Amino acid sequence: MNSTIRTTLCAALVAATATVAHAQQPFDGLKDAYEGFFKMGVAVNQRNIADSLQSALLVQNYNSITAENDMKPEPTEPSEGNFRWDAADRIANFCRKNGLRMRGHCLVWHNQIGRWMFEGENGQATKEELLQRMRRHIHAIVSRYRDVVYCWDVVNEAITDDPRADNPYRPSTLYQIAGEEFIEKAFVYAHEADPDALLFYNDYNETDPVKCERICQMVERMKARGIPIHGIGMQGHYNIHYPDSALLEAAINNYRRVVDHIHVTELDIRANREKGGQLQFSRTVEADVDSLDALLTAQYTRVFDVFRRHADVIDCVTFWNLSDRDSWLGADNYATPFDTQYQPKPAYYGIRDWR
Ligand code: 9MR
Repeated sequence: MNSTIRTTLCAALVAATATVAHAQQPFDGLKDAYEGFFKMGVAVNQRNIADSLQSALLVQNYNSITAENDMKPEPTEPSEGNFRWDAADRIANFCRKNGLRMRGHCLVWHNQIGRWMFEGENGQATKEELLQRMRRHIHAIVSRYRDVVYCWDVVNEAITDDPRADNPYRPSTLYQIAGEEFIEKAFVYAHEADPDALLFYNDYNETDPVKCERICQMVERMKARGIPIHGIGMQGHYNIHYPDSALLEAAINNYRRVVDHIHVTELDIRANREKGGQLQFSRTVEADVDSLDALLTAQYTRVFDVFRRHADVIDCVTFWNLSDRDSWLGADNYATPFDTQYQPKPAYYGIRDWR
């Protein structure tokens, strides 16, 4: 072999090896990239678990699954004692079959709860009626999924968003009927039904300093009264500009003073300027996909940097929806790591390849 041919062959070999090395993924999926830090989770709908491409993505990337809607109060008990388990069972069985654990979501919430819970013989239900119905509902669902659900969002969004309100609680029908007792009792009932499950209070706008303080005070009061509450769920409905790392870190530092477990329960990063869990939409401010990709990747990277610094108290980070096609925010908000065709976006690699 003459030296020119040998040099050409060597160069080709080096190039081929480099290509292979580059093409090799450093990790199989998000869950592997975060092993030793926290579980990686995602909220799923019925399509996600029925479709083979989508379920492969689930198994490859995640080790904690939340039912986006199918374990909520109204879908599972649309009228008193009339339980509908089909949809929830399909998700639970998918998880059982694939060795995945579930975050239960959610036992008591002012949304997606049957009106019947609040109705009494002469108008509104009494506190005793409401609490008894809550107890039956909570016992039924928690015991049914005990083998696969390792934690529950017991009460969702019970704190007001109004920073000027004298009363820290949301003036929901639950609160009007039972006061703060509905919150405490929900945790007591869940603990009766599964003493092993970790029990969470879950809310949005949770980096807002006023709301954060109110959540911490409520949880401290509950703990002082012996209520079995183990963790705080930070929903994590963020946008490409908000929150910044300092605000996020300040909230985590406050929560970690009152609980041993923090879960990021509903992470998505929207391309508009809205914050919180409310259905409000402004127009996307950065129109072209390249600049959106850069901003989205930067914000996902920033929040995961903060989460990793608190991995001793953060046990699980769950994305709210598998792809932009599934997102409750609509595909235009570009909020998840996978595009509408279930292809990873640059944000996916930004999150995964952090090492
Ligand atoms: O993603 C859920 C959407 O499909 C439902 O229509 C909506 C009903 O209010 O609830 C969405 O999920 C919410 C979650 O259960 C609690 N935090 C806010 C989430 C986004 O609204």
